[in-house]
Amino acid sequence: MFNLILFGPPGSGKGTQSEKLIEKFGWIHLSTGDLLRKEIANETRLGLEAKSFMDKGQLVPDEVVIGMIGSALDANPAAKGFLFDGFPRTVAQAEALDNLLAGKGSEITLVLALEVGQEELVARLLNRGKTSSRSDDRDENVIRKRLVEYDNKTAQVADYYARFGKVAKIKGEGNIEEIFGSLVAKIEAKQPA
Ligand code: B4P
Repeated sequence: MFNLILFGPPGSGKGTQSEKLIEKFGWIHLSTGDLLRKEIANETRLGLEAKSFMDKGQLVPDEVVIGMIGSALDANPAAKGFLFDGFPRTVAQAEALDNLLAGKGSEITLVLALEVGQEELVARLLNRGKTSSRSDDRDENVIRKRLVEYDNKTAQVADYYARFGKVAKIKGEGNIEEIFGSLVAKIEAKQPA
């Protein structure tokens, strides 16, 4: 099983590149952001709780997203691989994911970390906010708060996986197809023959 984490700050292109990678490799796409937005759209209790954090640019509590990922893994026993998009976002989430995968006799294969400058991230998210229904992309203060959350709580996740030699950095600025090509090259170098 190939288990890829697509890592990077908000707006670095995780969602954009995930769609293309899923189409090419046929893995199951697990985006905690998408799963949370589905809960919000369905007005579930979990969704209402999550929205109060997301609208402030804060991370949703670990136990909520870990529970969602655990259920999603169980729901796809025949998957040939998973692409984790926007998860894990804290070291506690990374440890929980490692435990969940170990329980299935598997592990994270590779972490690809997209690198994009701060002002480019803000510009991309504000731009998406003009056309999408995402309320967290419309307010520059909320966007900047998400970037602070990333620096304080999420950046360490790359250090956690670097200890196991699993992280490759990818330049996330420029042409979407070229960035996709760089991601594919790293994945193909790791694919079992
Ligand atoms: P997410 O849904 O994960 O969203 P995001 O990190 O803000 O960015 P996304 O990945 O969707 O954007 P992309 O870079 O693809 O999280 C939303 C919120 O949910 C979080 O703030 C948090 O509250 C909560 N949450 C989610 N997961 C959680 C977890 N595990 N734990 C706790 N809380 C969690 O794209 C951005 C824009 O850039 C797009 O408009 C795209 O078109 C554009 N773009 C992409 N590539 C480009 C390029 N090369 N050049 C120019 N533009 C580009």
